[in-house]
Amino acid sequence: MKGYRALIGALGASWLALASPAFADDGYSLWLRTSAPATGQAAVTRLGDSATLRLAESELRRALPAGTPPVVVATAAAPGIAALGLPFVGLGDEGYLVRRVTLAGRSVLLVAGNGDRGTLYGAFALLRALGTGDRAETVALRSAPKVKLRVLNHWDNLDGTVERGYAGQSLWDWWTLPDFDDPRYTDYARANASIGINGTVLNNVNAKTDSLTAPYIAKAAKLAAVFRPWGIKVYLSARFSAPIELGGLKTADPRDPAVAAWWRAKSDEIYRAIPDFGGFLVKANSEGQPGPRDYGASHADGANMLAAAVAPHGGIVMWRAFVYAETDPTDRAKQAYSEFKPLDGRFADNVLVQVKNGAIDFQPREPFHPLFGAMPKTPLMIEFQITKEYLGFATHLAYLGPLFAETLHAKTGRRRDETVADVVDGSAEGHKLTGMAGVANIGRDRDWSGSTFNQANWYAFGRLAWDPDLTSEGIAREWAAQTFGTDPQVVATTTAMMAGSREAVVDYTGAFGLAHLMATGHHYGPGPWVADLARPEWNPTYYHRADPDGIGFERGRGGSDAVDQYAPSVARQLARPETTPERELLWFHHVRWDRRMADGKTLWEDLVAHYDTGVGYVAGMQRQWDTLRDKIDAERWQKTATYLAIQQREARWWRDASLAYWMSVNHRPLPAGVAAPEHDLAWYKAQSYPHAPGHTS
Ligand code: BDP
Repeated sequence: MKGYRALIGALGASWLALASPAFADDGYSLWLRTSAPATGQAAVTRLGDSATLRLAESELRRALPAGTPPVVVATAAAPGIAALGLPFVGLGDEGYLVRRVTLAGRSVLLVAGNGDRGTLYGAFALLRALGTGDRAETVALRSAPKVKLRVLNHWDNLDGTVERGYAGQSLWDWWTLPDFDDPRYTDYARANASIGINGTVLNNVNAKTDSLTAPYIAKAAKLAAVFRPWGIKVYLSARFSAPIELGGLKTADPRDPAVAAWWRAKSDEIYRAIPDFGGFLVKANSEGQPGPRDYGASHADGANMLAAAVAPHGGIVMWRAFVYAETDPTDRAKQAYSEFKPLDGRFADNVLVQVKNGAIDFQPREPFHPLFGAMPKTPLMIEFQITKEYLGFATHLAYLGPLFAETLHAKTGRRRDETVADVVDGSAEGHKLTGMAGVANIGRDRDWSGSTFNQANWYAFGRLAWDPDLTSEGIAREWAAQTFGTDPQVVATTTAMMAGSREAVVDYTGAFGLAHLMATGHHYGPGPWVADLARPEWNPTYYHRADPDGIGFERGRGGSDAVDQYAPSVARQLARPETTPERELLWFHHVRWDRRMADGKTLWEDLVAHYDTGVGYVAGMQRQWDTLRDKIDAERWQKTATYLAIQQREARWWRDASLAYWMSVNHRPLPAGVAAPEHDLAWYKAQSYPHAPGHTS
């Protein structure tokens, strides 16, 4: 025994932590780790019965700390609840309240919604409140989602790969479905329900028609059955040419009655298997996908035809506005607006147009998409990318809360103080059908998202979809406390790391609104020099337009005039470099390298400084994380530390490769005291990663 103690002593506390299973943590429990060992003691009574109410009850039983006052789980209609006169009005089907009330002479903590889904959300909200430091004796909550459809988009392929997925294979094992019910499907639904996500699109927007065949409908039906009690509906991405490929028709023209009939029959078939099927997501006439434009019909014609097929069943269509064409020589950033804005008012009631947060493609920073506010008669669903295709895959720590919030809280300039969030949550125009979509970062890795901190992006998406007005800082604090515990040092340090982490990616990949500078195909690492791809707008050189005199894409009135797609007040501001916010300067303007910036330095000097700031931020995160070594379980601590080291190396790579390239264009020296790139440009150009994860085929 003595020898054993000595051995432990010699190996140190971190070894002990690793060796002790109670302490090891592979991240599987996500933010749902409130269940301390001494649980299962709280008294929970359920009034009424449904699968969802039973889940609310069991979640509370499993995680409420001992000593919590007696809890009652109910819906507003349950006996005794209506008489309490509580403010259920305005909570809708999914809202909840948590209140201390006296029921049958007993003081209890009531968790209740108008419907059982509301009650389930209330149960999770109570656990969240307690997990972030609230006291059960005083907790009082009341909330309803501001956005109706809070949906994950899985870009999962039927062969198990995930397009732009960096957390392993797809969760859906299509091969063993519908027979095998992987317990992970339930855990997935539970995690989503805990943050209010109520829909999931199972398959890639670059869809295969197989998803619409009977065997795959049966597989999807199995998942739908698992998800249903958790309040989650399934949706499918639909390939527009399915009537030809599956139905043997000669055309997929949406105006052809036979095509419409085929989709109606297909929808009926799906609804027979999945009575609460959510509907279709469609990527049409975009990056080679088929669509109504192939037949000279409009996006509205296509969307409305599908909408008519699902309408009798209460389904909806999410029609993506992510369109651009190599045959269109105009600025890519303008094309979606040009195509969709004239269609405002022409979409059926059960269609949402799904618009990416920015006008290009999920870059580390993009100004908000000009369609927000510009289509008042059409519900616009915002689409964010949770998976970090352009922000360092799973290895880089980049908290996306600030990116999501920056877009949502941007002012459209259409009406006084109107924000993108007001457009998305329907309050701007009184739309009832509203939605937010997030491209999932979930895979079969034990920690679901490829890294602990990536889980925060899934979490932040769900929380902002529930309430787009939440702050990213508040969400980070909630997440950190639930993920790592409420130790103030841990919460303060992790949230401080997260706070500037996305800005750091902006800085080390290219500041001031530079975008689309990544390498080809897999999008891993820098490739600002790439100029040889088939479509002009696939090339980084198309976006940065660097030449010996200056850099940036001129979208002002002397250029592509993309600025005039914004409301007049915003357009006026963006039209001139002098009034354009510096962080978006090169997105909107081509300016001279020696342009004077607000801080008195030249653009070139400032750009270089931003690269160094970004790299320095990562080094800072490494130091901050080091201070938590004894406060975080060894497994999650070590993986994060290792990933930060990878990020440090790769941030440096982005910086060095980019500087080497810019210098080859502008022939300017680096400012005094700035480190030269480690290698020459040829070395950076020669790097190749054909097997990077998430590649498209
Ligand atoms: C791009 C991705 C591509 C997607 C596309 C989309 O690189 O894999 O198919 O977005 O959103 O960013 O359709």
